[in-house]
Amino acid sequence: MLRILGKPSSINVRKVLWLCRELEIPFVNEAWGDGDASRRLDDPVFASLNPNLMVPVIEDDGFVLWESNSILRYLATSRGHTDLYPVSPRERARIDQWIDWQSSDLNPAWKYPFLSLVRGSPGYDDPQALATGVARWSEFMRVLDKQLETTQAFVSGNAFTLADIPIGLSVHRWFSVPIEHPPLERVCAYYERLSTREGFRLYGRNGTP
Ligand SMILES: N[C@@H](CCC(=O)N[C@@H](CS)C(=O)NCC(=O)O)C(=O)O
Repeated sequence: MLRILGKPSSINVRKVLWLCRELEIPFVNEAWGDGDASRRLDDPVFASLNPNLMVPVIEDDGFVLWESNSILRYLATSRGHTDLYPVSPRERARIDQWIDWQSSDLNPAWKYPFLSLVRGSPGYDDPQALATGVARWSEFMRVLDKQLETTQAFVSGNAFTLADIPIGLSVHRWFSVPIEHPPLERVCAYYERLSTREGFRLYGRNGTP
């Protein structure tokens, strides 16, 4: 049975949980990092699996892997789901482009607003830095809106793919944070389109920002 190690409140763990629902992969989820003293990320057992002390980690029949997006690619590929992650170099590259954009550009853009307004983290209380972060985040969401205007459906084209998992969770986070949301019609429609999927309702749009 596939083991998914990581608290289910983590956006990166939720990527993996959602994909498993899409692919109907049976799994057990061990909530490492959820505050329980017996599942601390600096526990030597966990540290031996991921030296970065971060979740998610999977263990699939003895094979251990960390980095959420690598896990998504591995699970889709190892289970033969070329519908979600096609083998054609150009289709695959387009999906990878949006997955990588999410982790390298979009994700860092929301860091300050999220830690400030949702987590209330110490040191994230500078109004100017907050305003800059919110503006940057909105700029990236406009980029996404433009792409969705082109596809009229999902992020990499007219079918749901692996890229919609990190992007969909990011859209949910955007709507969950108490900031001014510029009216992005296609992003709103995309959010509703994803909400018809059980995996997104269970692990994405489930009340957790
Ligand atoms: N690049 C990593 C980032 C993982 C990450 O940042 N995980 C967070 C939770 S979302 C974490 O484990 N933080 C440490 C903690 O919660 O103590 C990935 O995509 O898997």
